[in-house]
Amino acid sequence: MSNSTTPSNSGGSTSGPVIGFVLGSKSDLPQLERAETFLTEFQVSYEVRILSAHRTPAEAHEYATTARDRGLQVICGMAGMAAHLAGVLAANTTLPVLGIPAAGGSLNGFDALLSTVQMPGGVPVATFAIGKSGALNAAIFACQVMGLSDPKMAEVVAQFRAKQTAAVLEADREQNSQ
Ligand code: RP5
Repeated sequence: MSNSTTPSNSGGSTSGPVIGFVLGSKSDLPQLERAETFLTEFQVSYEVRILSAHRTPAEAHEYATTARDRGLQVICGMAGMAAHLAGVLAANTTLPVLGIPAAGGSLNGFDALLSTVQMPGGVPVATFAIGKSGALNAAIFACQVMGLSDPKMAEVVAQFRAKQTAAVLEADREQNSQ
């Protein structure tokens, strides 16, 4: 499944997606919503794939090993329960891999958090908060990483921050004008 946006201000050297989201299951998709809203609004090109470390191990391997040559710059792996996905992706690429523990299961994401964050030394996975907030922060962080070498990506983050600040101050004004 490809959900690439129009990369009019993409930081990538190609016209394809620069961020790749890999979800362990279709059931994880709703947790990507805030990240997709952010990326779409700021026209950052991305793709979304459903690939599992244990249900489709060959395809997950293929995805990670070919990611750099396909123009991806950051991979975000989201999975729940015994979440191996981000670690498996990281093991098969030297691109930065951001891990997003999916909420759900009997432990509501705490299992996925520990599974994702507790990578043994040598193969890092930068791990974010459980669920929607983690997915949004991973998307923003991916832009920050790309912003180190691409001023347009740095500008995306600056604009998002300014808009977010304005929204909070507007809420404060509304709250205190009643
Ligand atoms: C993980 O198992 C997925 O990432 C999902 O969070 C969880 C449950 O998957 P489903 O049984 O809903 O497909 O691999």
